[in-house]
Amino acid sequence: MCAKKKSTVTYCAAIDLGATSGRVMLGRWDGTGLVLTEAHRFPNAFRTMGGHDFWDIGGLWEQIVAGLRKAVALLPKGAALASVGVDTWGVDYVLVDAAGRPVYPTFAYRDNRTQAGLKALAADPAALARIYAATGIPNVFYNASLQLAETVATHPGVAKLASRCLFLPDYFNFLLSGRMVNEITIASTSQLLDVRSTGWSAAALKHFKVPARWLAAPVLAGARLGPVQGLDFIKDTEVVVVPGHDTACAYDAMPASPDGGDLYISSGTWSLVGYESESPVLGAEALAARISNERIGDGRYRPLTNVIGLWLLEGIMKDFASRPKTDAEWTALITAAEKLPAPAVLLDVTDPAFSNPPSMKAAIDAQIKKRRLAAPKDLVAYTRLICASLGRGHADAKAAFERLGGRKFTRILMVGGGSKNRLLCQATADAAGVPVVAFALEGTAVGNIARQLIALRAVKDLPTFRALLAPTLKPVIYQPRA
Ligand code: LFR
Repeated sequence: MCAKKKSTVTYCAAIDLGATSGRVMLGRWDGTGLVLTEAHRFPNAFRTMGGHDFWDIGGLWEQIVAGLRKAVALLPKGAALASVGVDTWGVDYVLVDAAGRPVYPTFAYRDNRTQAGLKALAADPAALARIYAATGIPNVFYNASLQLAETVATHPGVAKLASRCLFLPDYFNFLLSGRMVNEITIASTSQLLDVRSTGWSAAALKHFKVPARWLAAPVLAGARLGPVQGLDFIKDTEVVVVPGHDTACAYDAMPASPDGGDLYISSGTWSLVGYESESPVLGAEALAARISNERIGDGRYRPLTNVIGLWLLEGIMKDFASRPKTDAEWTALITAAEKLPAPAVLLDVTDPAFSNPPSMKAAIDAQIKKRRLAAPKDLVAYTRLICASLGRGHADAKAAFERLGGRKFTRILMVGGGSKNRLLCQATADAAGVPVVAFALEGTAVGNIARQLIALRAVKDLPTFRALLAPTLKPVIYQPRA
């Protein structure tokens, strides 16, 4: 079942799926430090068919299996894989029948089918306030609540056909173990979980007309689902329920100071700016600041704001043939952008036009034109503008948390792809007025493995893991400039 008692080395595999890339990482833990090896990495993208966007679930499963095979091949002779855990991006799901067969396609969260529901809820302030008070999640186009409501409204027969709603990590846990559970962190991204308990919100289920029987009482991270089934190259490897939401895993990996003075940014396609708390942040002002009260694997809270993130930068690259293709070209682009003067006026990064535009450059130019600003002249200038605007977005989120959550943050800890972007880190420090501590850390995979080690009792708890992790890291610190 788990790591042999005599051995002091534990091996775990993290299946870590992001919206633009996925990976299977092998973790080796010797009781004092974690060594991560990338067994497999692959691009991920939604496919557009008939004007709608869908995930290729079968393709993802194929990559997971290929990755696990490679992870097992990396083990030293005689060593066994103690466990495996899955985390993915939030909100998307598979509707299955009682035997686990998918009965409806899995749309990608950027699909535009939720726009009508989004606008209807936004236009009904009383309902919006009620849903926010019930779930702690603001009205965002990708919410599973809006997606499920649209499905049930357009295909009422699905209510009968499907017997369970498994969010993506839940579905892959099912493929691995044969057991269907709903995990709490991923459940908390749906806008259907009760913000005051660890159960589902009857008010939200009723409002969105989601059948309550589709959802089982959520399990906390650390639950064990039994051995991997059906993969002939794996034996006696336990499927551990880790925080299914990648952002929850990234937050778990933060080498945070126990004094609560650290604000976290997991910087990837999205910038997830937030912190850990015993209580949610609710009320009209929190709703206006788009604070999402998502959950930690143990059921506590992660109030966070979702800032658009590197999606803007990734998007603009597609519009320039001169875009960087290698690490060296990326460094050259960032270095050139750093030399430009700070932009006088910044983009409003909350503009919904940036969520899934056919051309990001056209979407940015449209905002610039509407506000009668000067358009950047080349890719270097767009890069400068985007990073500075994201830095401002991060700082605004910090200010909202300090005002509404009653906290004072003295540092910002940054993990994920953006932590390597000097321009973004510096812009964040400058706008927020506190140092940014950037860790070159695959936060999502590290948190995933940390939770497996805790479930296997190879590590006592999360504070212990963080205390052991911190001294092994070499952060880059960006001091705020006037
Ligand atoms: C990041 C993330 C965010 C979530 C967004 C959509 O990968 O999980 O936390 O808001 O994707 O699911």
